[in-house]
Amino acid sequence: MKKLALSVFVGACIAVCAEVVDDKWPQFRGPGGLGIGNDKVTLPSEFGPSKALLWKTELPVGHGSPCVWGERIFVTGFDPTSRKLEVISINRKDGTIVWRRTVPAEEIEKVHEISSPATSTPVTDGEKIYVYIGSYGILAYEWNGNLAWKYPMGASKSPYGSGTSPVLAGDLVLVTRDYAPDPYMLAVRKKDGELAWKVDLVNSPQMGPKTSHATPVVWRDQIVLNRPSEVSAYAPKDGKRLWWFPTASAGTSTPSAGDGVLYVNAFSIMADPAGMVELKPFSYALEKYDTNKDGKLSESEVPADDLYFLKRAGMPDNLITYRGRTSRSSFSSEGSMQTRTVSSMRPNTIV
Ligand SMILES: [Ca+2]
Repeated sequence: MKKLALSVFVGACIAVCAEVVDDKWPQFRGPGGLGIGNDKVTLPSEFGPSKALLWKTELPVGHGSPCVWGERIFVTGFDPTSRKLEVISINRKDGTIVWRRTVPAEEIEKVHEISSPATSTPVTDGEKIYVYIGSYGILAYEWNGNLAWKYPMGASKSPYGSGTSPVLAGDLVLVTRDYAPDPYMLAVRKKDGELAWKVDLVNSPQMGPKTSHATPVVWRDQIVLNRPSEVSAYAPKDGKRLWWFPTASAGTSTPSAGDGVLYVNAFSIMADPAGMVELKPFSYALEKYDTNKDGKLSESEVPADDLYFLKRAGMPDNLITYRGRTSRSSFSSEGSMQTRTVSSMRPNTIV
């Protein structure tokens, strides 16, 4: 079923993206890692195995997102039977596989039963495709599938398996291995895979696994990490820690940014209940804002600066919302904590 689910998703992506041929979704959460889609693309409100499907291609299981550049798609995959990890390039027009390469992993990392050894999303600059595999390390491929270079790191020992994806910062590829007892981040050069720098990350004082699965975000020439017990920023040139802010969270989600403010989703079972934000179901938003009563919310129906969307699997409404005017924690580029009302996420924004 997982295999089918991924195949259908890729086909749906084609249906969505085909309108803008040159559109790019080059890394985890898209351009800049911000999770903001191209609002010139008309998204289908319904799609599935028999609806809005342009093609379907069978792929090995993978939890990573597709990386899209022009007429190419890149994904990672894992076959649990053969234990083979692959990087696969797909033709965006018709779904044919252009090339597939086996990752030379000698050991498959241990992962949680709901996870996969292929959780990482490739990143590309349009010249090479850079892939991080928790069971191996970093690999770079030329557009034609030739291996450009590799940076073996050994299999990750993260207690639940890897969750992070590589990101680019200038001429560097960044990867974190943020788990106890020796969390670290490293940068290798895009052109040849040579190590540029490697820095130890501060060990978390928290109880528990002390593990982050978040992907770094490069924001205002700073590398921002949502880490176990802190949000912190680092200099791309040498990995020096620039600022940090303590949190009571495990640091599992990737930060986002907009309007000069960085947003970090965090949780803590030890948090002050008085600071909890009430989450209302999607049906609440529909009742209040669905003026044409079509059961959907269009951009024009959503009030500016007044509505937030949060997708949470397993919740009754799946998509739940809460209203604005609620103070939220966010951070400036210098790390000082601000309290302000966050901007709305528009319906055509991928959150
Ligand atoms: Ca409506």
